[in-house]
Amino acid sequence: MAYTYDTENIFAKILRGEIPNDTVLETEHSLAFNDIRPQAPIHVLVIPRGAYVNYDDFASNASDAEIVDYTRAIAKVCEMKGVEADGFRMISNAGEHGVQEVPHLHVHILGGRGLGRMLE
Ligand code: DGP
Repeated sequence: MAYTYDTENIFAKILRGEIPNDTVLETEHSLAFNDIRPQAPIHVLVIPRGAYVNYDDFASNASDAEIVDYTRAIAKVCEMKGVEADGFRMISNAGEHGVQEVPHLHVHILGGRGLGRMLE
């Protein structure tokens, strides 16, 4: 599927340095920062620096180097936050049904408390 990227979305502004963020990790192709409305004691957003709307756009169109960097950045954040031992949740909302508020790919990493069952 072809995607149109809105260069004025809030994460594009964060990437351009127009809006401040509470950075957790910076890599060549990725940025991780704390969510402004945390839903758990640990709530980090990991985004690629490239202009991708969602995971499908990223997986279809990003370079191998970007994909490797992003995948490892997510793992690195989990390691830095120490969520691996007790567990955590990764979520990436897409589109209207997924209730995606910001149209730039982001993975939420949530942890630091029991998160409850999502799916029955
Ligand atoms: P969603 O697109 O529904 O997966 O969620 C977007 C998330 O982005 C939501 O948890 C709140 C967060 N968010 C929105 N605006 C900002 C912002 O300006 N800074 C930060 N750090 N997070 C934001």
